Amino acid sequence: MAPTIEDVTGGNKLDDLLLKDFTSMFRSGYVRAGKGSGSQKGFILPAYYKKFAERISKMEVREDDVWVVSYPKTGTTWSQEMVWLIANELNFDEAKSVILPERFPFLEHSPLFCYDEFLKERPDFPLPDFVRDSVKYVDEFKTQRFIKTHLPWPLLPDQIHTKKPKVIYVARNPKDTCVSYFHHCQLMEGYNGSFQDFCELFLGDNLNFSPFWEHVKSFWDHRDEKNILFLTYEDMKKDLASVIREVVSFLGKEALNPDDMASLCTHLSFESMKNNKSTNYEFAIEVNRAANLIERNGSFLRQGKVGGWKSAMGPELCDKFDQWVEKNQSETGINVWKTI
Ligand code: PPS
Repeated sequence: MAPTIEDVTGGNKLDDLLLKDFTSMFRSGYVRAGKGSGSQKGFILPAYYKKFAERISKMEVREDDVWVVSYPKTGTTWSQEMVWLIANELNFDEAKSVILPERFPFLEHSPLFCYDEFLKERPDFPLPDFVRDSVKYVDEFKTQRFIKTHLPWPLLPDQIHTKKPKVIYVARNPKDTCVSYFHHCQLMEGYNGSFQDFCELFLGDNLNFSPFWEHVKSFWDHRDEKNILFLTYEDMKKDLASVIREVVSFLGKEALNPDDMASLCTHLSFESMKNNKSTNYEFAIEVNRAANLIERNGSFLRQGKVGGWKSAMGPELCDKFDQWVEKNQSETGINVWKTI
């Protein structure tokens, strides 16, 4: 079923803020997309998603696909690298020589960034295929597919529900997620506003892939199904080896011996992934810089901490978040972040 899509036209504070501070040559505007009824307003996505929505809904899903799904900035890249290595017999050589988005593509990379205008000016610009048309890239993938997406459950391809491939969802506490998302949007997506306004947009469910709680809940409600595994960033930080064991078992792989476990944990450490060109998205920062989408310096792997929000949020903002978290945790029953 194709989603219902409505343009974000402005006329209220948050929509106006989004359109003012977060549009560029690469993003002309936003939509709300959903398949629900009743109170659901739909999820925010770039307007360019309209061009891909039907193809995504109707795309072929394969039973042996492995999907890593998340709200942005919740540990997706970390989980992808872990999943890919476990599924590929710890092939560290290939993991280091083929960049992650090439072997584990991001389904809606193209819907997020419209390069049409830019390519008119720079037709020879070497945009990789997984950026040029990410849906086609995924569709035509020759070997077993590992697919990253930030789409919420209702917007996943229809066949997810019949083919039931393995789906790993990763969630992170909303305060760290919001701070990480702010830096990401400045660095990679051309956000021009303040941190304060970004938090307003996050709390007001008015950023790409928001509402945050509806996103998490859409997978939380399915967490007991056989083909779904629900992970948290905080558990990965607390005891990565335990999470690795969980993923090994979920993917039906042999248990890792202690040496392999140690090598994998080292490879997946923050420092190692930050220094690894295959996982640190330096190439994407370079592409965006060359395309004049960003002017700032920074790293994709920024802090990698639980509780890093404490140095970014003052007491008033923190109170606002706490009230929002408390209300939504009790309404959704998502109880994974008792203290953050
Ligand atoms: S994205 O763009 O949505 O796919 O981003 P995502 O990968 O979900 O999230 C990026 C944040 O995850 C942190 N990260 C890690 N933390 C700990 N260890 C490892 N190995 C690791 N790899 C990525 C990354 O630093 C981002 O968080 P912040 O808080 O911004 O540092």
